[in-house]
Amino acid sequence: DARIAVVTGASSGIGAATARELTRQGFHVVIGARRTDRLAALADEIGGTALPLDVTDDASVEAFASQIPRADVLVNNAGGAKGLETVLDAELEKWRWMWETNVLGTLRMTRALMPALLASGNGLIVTVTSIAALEIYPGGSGYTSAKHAPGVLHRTLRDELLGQPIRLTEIAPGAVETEFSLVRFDGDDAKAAKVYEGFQPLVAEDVAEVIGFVASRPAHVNLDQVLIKPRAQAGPG
Ligand code: NJP
Repeated sequence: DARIAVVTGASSGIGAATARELTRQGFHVVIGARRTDRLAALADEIGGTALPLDVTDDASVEAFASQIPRADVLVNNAGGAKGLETVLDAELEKWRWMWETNVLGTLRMTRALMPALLASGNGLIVTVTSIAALEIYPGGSGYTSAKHAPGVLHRTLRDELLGQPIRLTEIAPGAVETEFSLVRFDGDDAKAAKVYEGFQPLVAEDVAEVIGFVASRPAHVNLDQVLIKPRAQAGPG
């Protein structure tokens, strides 16, 4: 039987590149996101399975998980940022979006897929957090807090599951040129382009290859955390 990998947020960027990379490694890849037209095209390309998924919606996550009895890898990748306002100016709606998607989305998916990962006998959970999980910056409180939290969830779970056949890896990317900044600034190209001024960002494949490396380690090896950033981007400090 083919090994099964599940990738959330696979309709663009890092998720789509990861689905391609894991397919190259011989996994059958199940991809989920809200934009099902894009998912269907990618599933055709890689010979995978596309399932609609909204990680902010309990029923959607349950319906998704109910179709996956066994999974060897779960990549919690769905996520993103909204806005760049100071704490005093922050809009609650943007915080809600970020916390529902990054924090509760990761919690929902991890719990819903746990029986399938345990059924594998050698399950791996990769959660894509961010360099923002390791730093703070003015205007970033909504996003940095919404990425610190899945990191905390992840590290806690690793200790709670000691003795179970599950490995957990946190991938913390720096700036990657995807649709991330367009989503953050609600489609404003000029603001999105500014994010990458002064250095060459990563491309989605750079991160996907690292996830592929993690997924190809032997069962006794746990890569706890990988920070991957553009050479010329400052560190988390
Ligand atoms: O961004 P993008 P990335 N339910 O916008 C999906 C982190 N990161 O690839 O639902 C299900 O191209 C969305 O799909 P759709 C970042 O925080 C990035 O860069 O169809 N899926 C799309 O496939 C995130 O965790 C950078 O709209 C949902 C995907 O998420 C991960 O990398 C830096 C969803 C987002 O793809 C991938 O982001 C960093 C929902 N409710 C961390 N909402 C960076 N790019 O610079 C969204 O440190 N998605």
